[in-house]
Amino acid sequence: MHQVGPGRQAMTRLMLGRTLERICKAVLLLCLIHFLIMMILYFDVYSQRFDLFRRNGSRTNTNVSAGTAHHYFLYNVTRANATAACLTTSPSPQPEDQQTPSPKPLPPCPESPPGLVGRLLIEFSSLMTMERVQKENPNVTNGGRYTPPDCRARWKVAIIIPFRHRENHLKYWLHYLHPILRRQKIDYGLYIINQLGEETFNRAKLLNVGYSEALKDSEYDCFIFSDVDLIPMDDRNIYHCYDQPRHFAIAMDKFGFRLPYAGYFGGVSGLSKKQFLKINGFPNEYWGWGGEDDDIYNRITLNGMKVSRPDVRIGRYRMIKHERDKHNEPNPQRFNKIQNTKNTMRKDGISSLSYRLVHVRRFPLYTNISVEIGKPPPRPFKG
Ligand code: UD2
Ligand code: MN
Repeated sequence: MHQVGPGRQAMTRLMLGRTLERICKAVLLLCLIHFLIMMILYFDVYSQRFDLFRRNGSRTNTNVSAGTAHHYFLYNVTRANATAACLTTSPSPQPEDQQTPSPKPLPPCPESPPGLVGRLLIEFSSLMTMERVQKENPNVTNGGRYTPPDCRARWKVAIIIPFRHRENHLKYWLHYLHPILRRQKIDYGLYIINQLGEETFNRAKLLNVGYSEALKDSEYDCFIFSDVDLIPMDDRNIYHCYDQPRHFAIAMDKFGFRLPYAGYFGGVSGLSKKQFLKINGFPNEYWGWGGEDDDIYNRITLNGMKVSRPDVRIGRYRMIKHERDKHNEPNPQRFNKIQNTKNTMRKDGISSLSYRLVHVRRFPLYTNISVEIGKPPPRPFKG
């Protein structure tokens, strides 16, 4: 054994210290490089994930508009409109509305448009304002016109609503129907035919007025006549014309979702221009409530046509609950009159229509046509 001097010991410690210091520096450098690589990788992955979320988001929306979101619409209260909201905010349908006209002719609209959602939950308890409904429907053009931007509709449809003092019902109608009609790819214009004055109401005559006035606007070849208080509960009940006159409102809540009788034609119906002219339009002489719908049904069958109807599961409707209006009392002559359609229909109809047009006003979501249609003839004196 031999002894090591103190000078040598100090030297060895110094060298050891330097080596350790170098190792530490290298480790630190490695850590720094590692940290930098981690940061680069982290930001890269994060941006990819963010992109992925965005893509997933748009895919979900497309699905909604592709009609795979039934439950969503069934179980959410305001959802007929959410439908509209979803559809209008989803990236796919919105830009198509703004597309510049393409040089290629548009394809025909599909028989069953892919954006339909089926059953809808309809309720009338939420507060409805015209401002809200207008905001929901930016694609409807002045006077209540809409044309599908991406396909050619087979029919040009005038929707006609007989009207007096039902402003609140009209807001719900606009709120629910415009988005439905848009999903159905209907090329349409909406006409509210307002009876001025306080004489007895005459629904069928107002419908005749609607037919004539709408034709002054455009070459409509299909006419849908709807009460202002009726909302379809299924958007597969498509608002255009068919080979035979159509009765849409076949299963209403107020009748326990059943047809009240086989010849019932009230609520919502649709006739092509040809079918309408074949029956000489509707009767002008039914003043007050009831009977005019049965007369129209008689006209259809007497002229060799049949009524076509949707499936009972699809033709469901909700009617906004209401009292009988003033000046629309049940017409006591209705039972006699409907026995006589065969004799009256050629004289009384679109061929004999007369009224005074007072004004036509275009609103963002509909055209209001206000008319004076006269009053019932004096009742024959019973001596
Ligand atoms: C039923 C029929 C309706 C018609 C009527 C008899 C249903 C759902 N509908 O309706 O198609 O055959 O009987 O005439 O069964 N209106 C006004 N202001 C008035 C009165 C009537 O705007 O003061 C309009 C409005 O569009 C209304 C429609 O006329 O929805 C029918 O009148 P109603 O709702 O009072 O009659 P209702 O529900 O018994
Ligand atoms: Mn009603």
